[in-house]
Amino acid sequence: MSTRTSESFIDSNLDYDVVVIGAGISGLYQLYCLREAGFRACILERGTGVGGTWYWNRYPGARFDSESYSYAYSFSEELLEEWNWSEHFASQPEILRYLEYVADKFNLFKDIRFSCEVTKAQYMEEETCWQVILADGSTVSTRILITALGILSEPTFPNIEGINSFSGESFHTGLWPKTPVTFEGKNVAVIGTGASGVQTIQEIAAQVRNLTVFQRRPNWCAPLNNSDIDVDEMNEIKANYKDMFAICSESHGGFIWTLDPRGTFEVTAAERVSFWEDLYASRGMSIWQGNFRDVLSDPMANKELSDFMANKIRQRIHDPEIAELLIPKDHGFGTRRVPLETKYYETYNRPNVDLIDLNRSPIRGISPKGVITSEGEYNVDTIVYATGFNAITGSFDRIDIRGASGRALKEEWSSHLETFLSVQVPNYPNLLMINGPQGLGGNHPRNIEYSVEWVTSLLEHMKSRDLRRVEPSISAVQTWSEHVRAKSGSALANKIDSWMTGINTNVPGKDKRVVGFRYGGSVQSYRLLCDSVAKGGYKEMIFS
Ligand code: NA7
Repeated sequence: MSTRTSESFIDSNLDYDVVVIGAGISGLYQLYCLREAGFRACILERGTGVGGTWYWNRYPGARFDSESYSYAYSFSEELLEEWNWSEHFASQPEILRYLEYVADKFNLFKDIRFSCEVTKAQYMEEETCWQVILADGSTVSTRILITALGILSEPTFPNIEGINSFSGESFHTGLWPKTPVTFEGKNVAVIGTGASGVQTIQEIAAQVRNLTVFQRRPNWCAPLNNSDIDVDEMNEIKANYKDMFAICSESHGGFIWTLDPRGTFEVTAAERVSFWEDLYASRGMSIWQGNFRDVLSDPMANKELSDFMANKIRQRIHDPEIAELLIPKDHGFGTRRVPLETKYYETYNRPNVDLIDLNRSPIRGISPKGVITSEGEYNVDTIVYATGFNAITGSFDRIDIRGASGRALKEEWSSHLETFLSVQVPNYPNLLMINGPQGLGGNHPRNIEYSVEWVTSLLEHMKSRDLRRVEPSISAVQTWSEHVRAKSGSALANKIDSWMTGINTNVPGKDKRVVGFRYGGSVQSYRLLCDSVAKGGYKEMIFS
């Protein structure tokens, strides 16, 4: 690489103007936008195909928990017109086919380098660029580095003694092999009952000889109520796309469900129950995202709804003791991610399914034969780890990212997690993040499209003015971070341990809740802030 200082944003001595890490939903759209804006760009992707989350999470039962058409791209009318979803909540193979179709349609494959793991990224002050180092030792230079890593892409295994001694097959849901896994006639253990565990447990229970589920904390699950989409319905969905995306941009979390303006106790008990019965019979996240306005913030309202949901579980499970084990007692409905299910609870009525309560009998270790708890050894052929991810910061920690001061980002964030708009970090010039820490939760594809477009506009602003370096001002970072922390107050979810509050008991240093790990404000308030920064000429950012 040249050591000269270039005069303009575009420098042919650099390999690229922009390098994007990750070929998931964010990375693909980012590459598309960069190319449309005339940048020389590429994606570095560690997998052998596109899809990100939907490439890695190919476990049985993996599917969207949001309506397929609301959780896909919206940027191309042609694409919206062409693609037909077969189910209201598409399964992983269909989602992967869709993302491959998108990459093919927009000719993105030619600028994606697969099997390309980024191990290090070093900012070079003199050249005002990033040097990206790959696992094979080769390097790539770029003016701008964009991370499109995904918020749940660093799977974590439990810290259990003997985990490597198991002689059977074992799989993590987030690292599922491409080759088919057979469950027929096998004794299988599943550890973990989050969204992934719930999806896979209900799917494989009918295939296995015996299924033993090891549950530490139950989650509140709600019915998915999935169904096929026929041609007429798909045409109707297509005709309605504009209105549906308008609803997404007006709802708090970007979903098609908006909160009911009524308070839980502003209606009679009979009206309340009737409303909840309707939501229980509705699709997807309606009972979570489309409920009374106060159920996720007022403890009394939340308790009332939790009692309703607990009774639903009791009604669906034959054995009252098992039912009680599946009812969360340490958090209210909707305060952790609600897994969506299809006959998940009925799975525990099957004679070939056992539920082990790890609070009563904790796991002591993994042996060559299976799982050992304080009450005995469970011999199995296969162990499925549905034990989650080192969320959001975990995928950054995997890469040794060094900014202007030479300090590792991982070290920086271990004591001080602050960003500007979740897009930039001070002292890490020209590093831009899609879905970084302090970012929005909710409907990710909707958030991703917005952020990608915002980042692309910022880069166009720089290119047109020949600005080579950007980083946020310290005061802008402080103002944003204070705003994020202030917004963390009202939601009950922020008072509960989960990956959404930065907890992962399997990762050293991730045992305390991080206030403002994610942005708790609405989609609209986030966009208003970002829009005002752009309209104001990015005064919060320092350019040179
Ligand atoms: P989650 O939601 O983080 O769930 C992980 C599950 O694994 C959860 O039930 C954990 O119990 C359990 N777990 C983790 N470590 C252990 C150990 N050491 N022993 C026993 N059980 C353990 O991950 P998912 O993959 O299901 O879902 C992630 C997101 O993907 C989800 O929110 C959706 O947005 C899509 P715990 O609750 O910590 O007691």
